[in-house]
Amino acid sequence: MNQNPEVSDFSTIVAEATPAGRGGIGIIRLSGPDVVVIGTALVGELPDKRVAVTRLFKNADGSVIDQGLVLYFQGPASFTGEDVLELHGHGGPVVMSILLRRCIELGARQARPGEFSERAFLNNKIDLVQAEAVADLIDSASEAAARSAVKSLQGAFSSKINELVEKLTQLRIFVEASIDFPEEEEDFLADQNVIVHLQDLIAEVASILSRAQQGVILQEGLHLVLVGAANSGKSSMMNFLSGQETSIVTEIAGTTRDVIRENIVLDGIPIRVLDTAGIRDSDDLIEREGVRRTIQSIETADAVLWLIDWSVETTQMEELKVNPSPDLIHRRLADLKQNLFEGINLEKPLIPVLNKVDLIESIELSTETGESDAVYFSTKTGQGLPQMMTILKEKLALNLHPDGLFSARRRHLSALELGSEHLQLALLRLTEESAGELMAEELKRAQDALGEITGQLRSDELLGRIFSSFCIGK
Ligand SMILES: Nc1nc2c(ncn2[C@@H]2O[C@H](COP(=O)(O)OP(=O)(O)OP(=O)(O)O)[C@@H](O)[C@H]2O)c(=O)[nH]1
Ligand SMILES: [Mg+2]
Repeated sequence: MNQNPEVSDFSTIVAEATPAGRGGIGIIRLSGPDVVVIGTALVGELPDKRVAVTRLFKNADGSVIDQGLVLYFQGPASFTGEDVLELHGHGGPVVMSILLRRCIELGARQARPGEFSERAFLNNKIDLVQAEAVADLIDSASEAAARSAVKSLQGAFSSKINELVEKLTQLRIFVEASIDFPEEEEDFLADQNVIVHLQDLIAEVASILSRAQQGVILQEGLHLVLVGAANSGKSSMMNFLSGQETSIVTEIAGTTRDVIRENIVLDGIPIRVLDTAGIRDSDDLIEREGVRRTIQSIETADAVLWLIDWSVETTQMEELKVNPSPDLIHRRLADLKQNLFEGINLEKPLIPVLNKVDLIESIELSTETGESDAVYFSTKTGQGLPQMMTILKEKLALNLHPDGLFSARRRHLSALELGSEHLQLALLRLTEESAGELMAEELKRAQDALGEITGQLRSDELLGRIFSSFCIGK
């Protein structure tokens, strides 16, 4: 099953399960075949399983290290599926380290990061998605992220994938059986049902993918970058959104040079906002580097807010002030965009923010620009925030309804995308080429890709990558 000697080493492991530092309680957790022997040497006869009992934790010479609760879980009814022992002592770093050392003296080995979860996975207590959800739950930066991680932990995401793989398996069985009997192959190739099934599967993958994408955003935060010409109000927007003086704001064009980052939560969406240097040609070496970094941050962003000083635009172009038509705004923006972003790859959701409208007098700026994705805004008054959020959610197809959510990772997205590609190829082989065997091959590849998500199909390298990012004791 597992060729990696490190992974297949099922000796007894030990780690501190509570965070390092001082606390009321500190927990040492042991898992593996020698738990009973080690535990007995440490605390005397073990209590009945799942019954918490106070015991003295003793050194080899009988001296007392600490006293606390002992909790024994007999495998397989434990988190890891092995015998597990928890020692709840007093949470001081010295006490904990003496206790840990004593366990190691008695034959346990210090656990690697994520090794408890890894054993739970290898013993089929949880699948990969659930193991990752454990880590995501612990790392959650917002309530919504925590809620979605719990959903994944409880199997919301895994069951979707399992259903999908099950349907795919059924289809494969049918396809493989048909191509084994040439006289049936022709019927099968013309069978509309197969096509419909395949189309359903493709649609289902797309729907799971879109939910998983949102799960990733919840977990990692949406990367939103503020860009625009110098002095357009990017830093003011940053400060408005973060509710504090994060960036320096002055009326001097070219104030911001570095990329400034801040984590915020808006409408329940965790967002990582980046304020950047205004885009313009400059002889100043520092500013040029700033602009280079701006362009770089556009590349890694999920969405771009493009700030425009609309008070300047309306001064220069009188028609933009009085009842401007959506078409006029659209044309003006197209010109500005071409000038500002020349040579910059902008294949991202981009929202034009027509800023500083509080300065524009004697006009009837309705709240709507009419131009579908541009929004009137003022960082001074906050006008336009609801519209901006609506457009942002629309553009990213964000629908962060807590019931529909589960946490996910970029790894899952790639696997779903790959699965979808192979399903589409399968459909193509069938409909365009009537090539049954080639179609079957694509279906197998799709299943392999999807199987990687929950770990049905796994490689040691993949496991190593996932679990090594966990912290010790998890
Ligand atoms: N009246 C008004 N002034 C604004 C608004 N937003 C920004 N300003 C002013 O515009 C000037 C420039 O704002 P910044 O936020 O520094 O602009 P920036 O885009 O970060 O500029 P650089 O960092 O130089 O590229 C400051 O004097 C701000 O007070 C707004 O909505 N209304
Ligand atoms: Mg700035």
